[in-house]
Amino acid sequence: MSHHDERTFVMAKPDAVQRGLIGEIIQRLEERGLKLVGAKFMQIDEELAHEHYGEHEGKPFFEGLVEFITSGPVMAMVWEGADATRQVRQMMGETDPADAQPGTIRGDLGLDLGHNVIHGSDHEDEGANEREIDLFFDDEELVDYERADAVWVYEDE
Ligand code: IDP
Repeated sequence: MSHHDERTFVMAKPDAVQRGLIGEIIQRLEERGLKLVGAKFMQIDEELAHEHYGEHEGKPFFEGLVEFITSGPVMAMVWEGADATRQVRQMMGETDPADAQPGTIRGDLGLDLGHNVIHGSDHEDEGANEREIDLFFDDEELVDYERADAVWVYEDE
């Protein structure tokens, strides 16, 4: 894989779906030049919620988090591009939308820590992107293709 091919897991959370923000989130990532390589509109069950958020098990907010993430459909996605995991995290902003800078997805679209619109793999957690992609997607659900504008997004493409 070239260095433009890092993949990261992104999810429009139930609040984003209910508020009609799927398109807004996809648009921001698309316009940045990131490439959508997988997408699944789905309902997360208890088991998947516990696996996905396993690191938070035992914390006071864990049960509420599981309840929220299973409360309605989500849009699970895989996005690809140079430094994709860290770049998406920067676009998301701080975990608490109250601390997220304007211009970020959470800073523009959210107000509450428990309803913070979007999930993206943690770039500081080595391999989190691949683990989360594997948890939500089978290999054959991810698509290999070139975006027509890649030569304009990347100088060395
Ligand atoms: P992240 O989503 O920015 O990676 P994490 O620390 O991994 O942040 O937390 C996962 C999710 O758990 C957050 O996105 C948020 O929805 C929820 N969460 C984290 N901390 C709290 C809290 O203190 N109270 C309520 N919900 C929280």
